[in-house]
Amino acid sequence: MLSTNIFLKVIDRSIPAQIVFEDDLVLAFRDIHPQAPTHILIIPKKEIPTHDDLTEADQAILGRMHWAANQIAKQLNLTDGYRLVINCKDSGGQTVPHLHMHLLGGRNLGWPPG
Ligand code: DGP
Repeated sequence: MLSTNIFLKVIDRSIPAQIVFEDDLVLAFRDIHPQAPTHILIIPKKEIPTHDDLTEADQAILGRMHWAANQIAKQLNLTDGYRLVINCKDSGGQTVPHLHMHLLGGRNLGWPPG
């Protein structure tokens, strides 16, 4: 179930996070409950609750999130590959109501996901 938007506190630095990438549109940091040896969350600085809430005007943000993932994967040497996941709303498994992309790597990931 969706909880409070803790990621706004990561953006404004009122709670600590291990930040690995930042630019004017996005921020990326290590997940507090890693599901793989490398588990990064890539979030927009703009407040967008879910993937369902994206508008046409947000396409540059989405593109930047993917570009950040590409750059972080290189930075963290995920040369064997990685997975990008966006959980959307309750049935998608989303718990934090701020759009975020998971970047998972460092082990062989199973399919299909649970
Ligand atoms: P999701 O289930 O897709 O909404 O993923 C939310 C992720 O956010 C989950 O893997 C745990 C992570 N998370 C929750 N709270 C915090 C926090 O305060 N700091 C960090 N770094 N990660 C958090």
